[in-house]
Amino acid sequence: TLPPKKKIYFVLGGPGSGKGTQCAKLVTEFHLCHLSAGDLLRKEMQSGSPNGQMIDRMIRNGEIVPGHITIELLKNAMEEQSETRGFLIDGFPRKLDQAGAFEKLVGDFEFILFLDCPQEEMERRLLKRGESSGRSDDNLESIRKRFTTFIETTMPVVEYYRSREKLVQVDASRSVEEVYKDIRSYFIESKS
Ligand code: UP5
Ligand code: MG
Repeated sequence: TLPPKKKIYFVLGGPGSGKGTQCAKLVTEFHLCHLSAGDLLRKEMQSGSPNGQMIDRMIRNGEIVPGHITIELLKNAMEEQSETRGFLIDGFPRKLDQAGAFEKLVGDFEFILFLDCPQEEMERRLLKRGESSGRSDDNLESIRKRFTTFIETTMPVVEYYRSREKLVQVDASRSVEEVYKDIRSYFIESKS
């Protein structure tokens, strides 16, 4: 069972909007535990899991892996971190039903941080990273599929939580430091 009363924050944004980069900065300042759903899926794929081939194919195609798989990985990772004061969950939930299933499992959360960034900027960043990342989805074909999935399937999650006033939005097109300056203010507010 999950330890109670740890704060949970979600971080959403398109591919290359800077979720991982900003989470790393939040970890340093606020001592939260950063869990990237994409990283957990990539690790699961490399571990030789029976789901590995399916995860590999879906990531290359920019498709969303069935929620029960991702939720199980997140749940296990959270249970391993009994000491942390809270969790930053990066890149999840990507689909409305996943949001509901996860909320049922862990209860309430603080807010969703939404990194808003124009597609051209995200594409520039990802193509640059693709020169050295080795990520199977950092090529133009996969990147475009990831954008489509983001707009069609993940933006409804963003809009749903905006309507419930659980969304905090920042302009993520600026420099890493400028974006972080805005983000940290929300976490300072949330500490008290
Ligand atoms: N960079 C970052 N910030 C910058 C800034 N302000 N100015 C200039 N450059 C900036 O950053 C991307 C690149 O941009 C880096 O080179 C960085 O230096 C630079 P990063 O912080 O890595 O951005 P991030 O938003 O984390 O990009 P990422 O590629 O990780 O986003 P995705 O959402 O595409 O990837 P994720 O790993 O979350 O998911 C991958 C796939 O896994 C999904 O497509 C899906 O197939 C699957 N998945 C699921 O099925 N379910 C899930 O719940 C999660 C993932
Ligand atoms: Mg990332």
